[in-house]
Amino acid sequence: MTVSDPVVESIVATVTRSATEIRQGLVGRRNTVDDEENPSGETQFAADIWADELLAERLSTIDGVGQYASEEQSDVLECGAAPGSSDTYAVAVDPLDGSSNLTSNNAMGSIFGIYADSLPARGDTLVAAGYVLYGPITTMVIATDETVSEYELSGGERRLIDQDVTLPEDPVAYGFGGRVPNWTDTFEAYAREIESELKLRYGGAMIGDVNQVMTYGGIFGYPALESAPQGKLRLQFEGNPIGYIVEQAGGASSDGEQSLLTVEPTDVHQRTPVFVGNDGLLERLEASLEESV
Ligand code: AFP
Repeated sequence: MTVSDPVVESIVATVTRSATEIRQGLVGRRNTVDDEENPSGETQFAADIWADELLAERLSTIDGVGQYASEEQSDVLECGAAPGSSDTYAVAVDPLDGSSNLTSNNAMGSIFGIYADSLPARGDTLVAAGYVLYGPITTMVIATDETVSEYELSGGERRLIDQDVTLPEDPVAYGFGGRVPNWTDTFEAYAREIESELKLRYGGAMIGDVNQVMTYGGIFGYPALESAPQGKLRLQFEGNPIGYIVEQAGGASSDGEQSLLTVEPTDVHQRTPVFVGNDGLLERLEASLEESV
């Protein structure tokens, strides 16, 4: 099933083709790169840099892509007409989400958002977003304004397995990042409620954990921490794309107060608390955090 917008389809097809190579290219690139950090000050693996170079080269040369930005690069790459003009988009990418899982050989992902505005952009200017999950099988989930669909990837091609992905109504799984001693008291109280109701599924790579929520229903979050009031995850590369996907699948997103898609951006690498999942669980979260104000 192709995406109706030809530029978006070209981006999706390029990510599909590249995902097969990224997965194969992880072998031999599990080492950290000495003295290299990403713009968020995090250690980079050789695979981070390689996946980013692969995607930057291919996505920035697509007609209709005006900007490319990545978690691994400080600056936005200007590569065409200004996004927002007709059929010109900005693509924001987390080339290898959860790359620290390379060390333990656990699931990782690639995330991309396609914005109809110049970066940094609000999440509600997204026209499409997707993620690739490097699990036992390589799968991809794509959301557009029309639908959310899931594919199996192999040999550079994608095979449709579900053309109307919706969040299950009855939540089953939860996963919260950070460490309990670093959680705020109000979030900890909420987390204690959730852990008495749902099953813990937390693997250290957002995409693996979000895919559990997309499959079984529940909530994934990386909250504001005492030591990091804006949390860990990046709005442009993680929060907005995943928030858009989950909202398009019938769920909800939040930074603790509002939909992630309405958060005003100030910087390409700004961090934000991130919560996605069933709307009832997020309504309870926002109510709990509001009590603390
Ligand atoms: P890495 O890319 O450094 O592995 O971080 C992954 C991530 O950005 C996101 O994918 C996870 O949800 C979160 O960080 C895990 O963070 P913790 O290691 O603090 O649990």
